Amino acid sequence: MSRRTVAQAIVTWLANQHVERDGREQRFFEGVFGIFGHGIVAGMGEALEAAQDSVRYYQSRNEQAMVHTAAAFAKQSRRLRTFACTTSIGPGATNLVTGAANATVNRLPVLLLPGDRFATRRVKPVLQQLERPEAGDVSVNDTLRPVSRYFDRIERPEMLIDALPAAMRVLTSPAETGAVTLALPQDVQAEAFDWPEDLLAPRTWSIARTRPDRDLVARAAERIAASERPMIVAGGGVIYSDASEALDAFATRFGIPVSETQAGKGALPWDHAFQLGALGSAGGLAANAVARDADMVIAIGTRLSDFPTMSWSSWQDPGVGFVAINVAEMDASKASALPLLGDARVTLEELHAALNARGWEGASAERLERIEQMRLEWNDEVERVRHLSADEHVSQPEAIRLVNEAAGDDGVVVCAAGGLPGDLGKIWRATGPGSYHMEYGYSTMGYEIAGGLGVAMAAPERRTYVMVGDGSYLMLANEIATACQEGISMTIVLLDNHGFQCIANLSAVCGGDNPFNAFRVRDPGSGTFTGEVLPIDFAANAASLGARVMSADTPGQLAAALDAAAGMRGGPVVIVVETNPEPSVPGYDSWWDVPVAEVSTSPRVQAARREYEANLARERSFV
Ligand SMILES: Cc1ncc(C[n+]2csc(CCOP(=O)(O)OP(=O)(O)O)c2C)c(N)n1
Ligand SMILES: [Mg+2]
Repeated sequence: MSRRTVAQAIVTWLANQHVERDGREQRFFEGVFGIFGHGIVAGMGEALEAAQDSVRYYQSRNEQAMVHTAAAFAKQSRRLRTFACTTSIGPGATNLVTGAANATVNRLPVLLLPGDRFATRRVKPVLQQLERPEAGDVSVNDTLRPVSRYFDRIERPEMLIDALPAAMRVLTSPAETGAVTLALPQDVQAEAFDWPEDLLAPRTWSIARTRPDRDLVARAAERIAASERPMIVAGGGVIYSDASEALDAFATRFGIPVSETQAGKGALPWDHAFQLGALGSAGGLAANAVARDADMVIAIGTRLSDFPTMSWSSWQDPGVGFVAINVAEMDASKASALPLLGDARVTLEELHAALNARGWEGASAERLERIEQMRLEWNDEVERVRHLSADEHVSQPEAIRLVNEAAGDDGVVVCAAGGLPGDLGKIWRATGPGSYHMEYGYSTMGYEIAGGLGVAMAAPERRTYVMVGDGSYLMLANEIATACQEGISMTIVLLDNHGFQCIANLSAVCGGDNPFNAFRVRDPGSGTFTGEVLPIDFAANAASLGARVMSADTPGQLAAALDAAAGMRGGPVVIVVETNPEPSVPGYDSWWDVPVAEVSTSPRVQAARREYEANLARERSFV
């Protein structure tokens, strides 16, 4: 039948999109997440019901959460698969905004199909329509424009003929990918049209391994060979491109130390001979020391955001230069880098060959010895910190070690916001690509459990360990119910420290002295949150959503709970851990540019400002 409604055409098209890279082909859309309302129930809902054999429908509790699940699924699948997410109009659509921004910041493909108000405007305002007196062509879905890499509103059926391939081109482009939104007015979804056969026929999109400009590779090789203290920053692009082997060969052959970003962690295993670990504001001893006096930075597949660059103060050598390997021009040209615009794997291979052709031997014996010394010192420090225990309850570093030990070689840790990302970046021992899943591009509280669901769906052969703070949990935990519905196994470790603890710490660094981040009852005496700890029963909350729940108050109990959880299949397990903020993972000569008040009557703020200004002097501008 070539005559189909717009919604039926979209669903048929979804089933027929495939991608291919390195000769391996797979279906691109695993299925469709959706929450129905009048804006899509009769359009997309009817089409999905009729196509249940070819496109699986998944329920969710919250539109933001389903985008996180889709994005996490895509990230764990190296961007070669994803989900579509469909929503009703109005609040269902605007709930997508945070998820879309998250996907776009992290360069992860997700297809959003929100319903929209009538295209014909026959009925106006329809329930949940926001009317604007000055513009007839605007709807709340326009809030998705700045957070989408491609946006279109399908106001006539034939617009799909242009929009569907355009959407797929962006979704499968390593350089451009992110959230793609096709807004679907509710009347148009139900309209029938005679579609061209080609549009709905099976199609395979090749994901290119773009090769960089030959002359620029030669120039990059010349600069690298002339440098004395080169280093590598490995970002998420290394993992998406499957470039770990190429990176291993390159770093090992030329003796170049590798530092990692949150997205790049795991590109090389923690015990690799040239792995120096986390760099920047949440960086460790070795990577931060190597960066400080590096004269050449080879930045691979990284956006060079403020965390790895320590707000652009990581590199202090006056003559430091950058070579950036990236599929995106915007990233390849940051810091006046010599831009090698290309896929991480093939570009590294070409650079490797060019350096060999020049006869470059790489690091001197003396430098190799120094790198090895720094690496060992850092690994000893990590070992020390992982064993810091609290006087009562469990310390966060200890909890991380215990989860890391439980996860073993095959587990995947998932996290996004709070104090955990910085600590995990420093002391989690990642065993290889895909073992460490940190959303630290948008650092969205609430990503953890929804994202963990996507990771567990993408990698059922590995066990997923979600690490989540009490604040993040309270923001968005309801996908526990979806995990129960789908029988998806994962271990969720909830660290309860009674507040937005990392922000309390940050506030203190900026001279603050308030309880704004404590989960405590308002005390009538002080007028603020200095009363009793909020009586939140996380275990009961998780159990009420269907999870199997355990509580742990000591390291021994946590180890035992993790052990018991590992054998529990067919649904999520939540382990609630009471943690103590002290002792914590220390900082390693690092800072983060968070501007402190220039004038204040508080002596603490004044002192923090002086320190801030001293640190600001380290910040550099590489233009
Ligand atoms: C949606 C969202 N709102 C606000 C923030 C800012 N923020 C970052 S971490 C944090 C506190 C997180 O609390 P919790 O999950 O308990 O972790 P903890 O800081 O205690 O480790 C906040 C409010 C954010 N990252 N995301
Ligand atoms: Mg907390």
